[in-house]
Amino acid sequence: MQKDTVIFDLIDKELERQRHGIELIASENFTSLQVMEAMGTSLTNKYAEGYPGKRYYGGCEIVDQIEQLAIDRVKQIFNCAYANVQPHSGAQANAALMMAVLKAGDKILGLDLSMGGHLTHGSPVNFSGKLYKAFFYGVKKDTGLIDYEMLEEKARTEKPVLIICGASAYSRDIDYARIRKVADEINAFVLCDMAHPAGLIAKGLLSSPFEHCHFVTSTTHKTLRGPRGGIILMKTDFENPFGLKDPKGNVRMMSHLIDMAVFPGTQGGPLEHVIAAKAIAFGEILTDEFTSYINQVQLNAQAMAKAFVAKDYHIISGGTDNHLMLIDLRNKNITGKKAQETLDKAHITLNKNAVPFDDKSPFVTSGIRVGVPAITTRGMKEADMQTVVDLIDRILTNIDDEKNIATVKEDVKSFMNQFPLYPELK
Ligand code: DSN
Repeated sequence: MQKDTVIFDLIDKELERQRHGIELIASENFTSLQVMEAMGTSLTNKYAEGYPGKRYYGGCEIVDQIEQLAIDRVKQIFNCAYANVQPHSGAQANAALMMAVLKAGDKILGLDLSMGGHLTHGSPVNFSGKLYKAFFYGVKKDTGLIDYEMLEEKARTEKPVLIICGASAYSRDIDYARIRKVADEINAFVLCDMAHPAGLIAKGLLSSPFEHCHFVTSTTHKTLRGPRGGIILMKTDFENPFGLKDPKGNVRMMSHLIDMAVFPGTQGGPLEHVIAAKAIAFGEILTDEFTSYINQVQLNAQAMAKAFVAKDYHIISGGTDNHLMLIDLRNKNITGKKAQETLDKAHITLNKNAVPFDDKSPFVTSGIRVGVPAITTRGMKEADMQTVVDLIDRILTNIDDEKNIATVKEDVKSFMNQFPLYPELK
């Protein structure tokens, strides 16, 4: 077969784009080379429907070992009893978990997307809002912090089967114990989708959801710095509350229902090449090197928030505990859309984001979300955060000045030359 130079040229261009730019999308990161290498291997050829030791296909003796290592390592990271490493993404992990716990039409309660939540936590355009009856809590207008009173009130009034916590654009820690308390009152389950801060939770830099939430889902490609994918975890397995028994009359455990909901419930063959990459990333997370990395993520986020505040940018909740911040640009008279598009021209990449109580549409928005996991992987430290904020500010204070944008773009490029990305790839 002839080499597909069209596609490979485009792949080279994408690598160059990543090398030259300042990557501030809070959900992105740069994996190690070995994580990327694992995804381009012969494992992509293998069908392995089922689970290690219980597959529907022959020839699974090698992938069984790989998948079992991924399971064992992620269980070790989070000190938990159960892990499913097959979800193709965070959305798939949430879909499977909900399928295991809910019936169509059951009530769920999640953080409103427009307040920092996620599509899969009940948005009407997503399966979670179409299959289940979704209710929402928000954040407080004055503080930008989760409105726990509203959560409790909605929980008591609506009595959802599942309360979902976790967020995509929330910079503070979460009070999981308080959420569990009201869940126990109404006999609800609690799911924490820790996709964003998972890396910080792994190393104890934020409260752990595992003590208080029945289920925890995550992606593996954000602060965990692994391949694109999802996982489902439980601190402790427990008897399923639906009375389901196996043919011998034994009660099936919750882990069984979740496994069944992933495959065959919502997915077919697992992506064993990605699972191998997950196993490698989990091995990396268990090292001290990752501990230093994720500590630096938190320090960088705090340094960046301080630098923004000093330039009169309005950070929702006033700062950050984790790896990201949400900035309301209304005092600067710029929309999120305009900021994103203009910064993009200077190779500074981030996303427009609704701010709580936004008066603009999700396509325009009043804010931007800024995250530091990727630039921290590039090797940046606290002092570099000031440089990044200065570059952003130079664009946002001269938003229509094309000459200025071109100058900043050159400065971004020479700044990023100090932080090589994948030098082995040439
Ligand atoms: N998790 C979202 C993000 O935070 O970018 C994408 O679904």
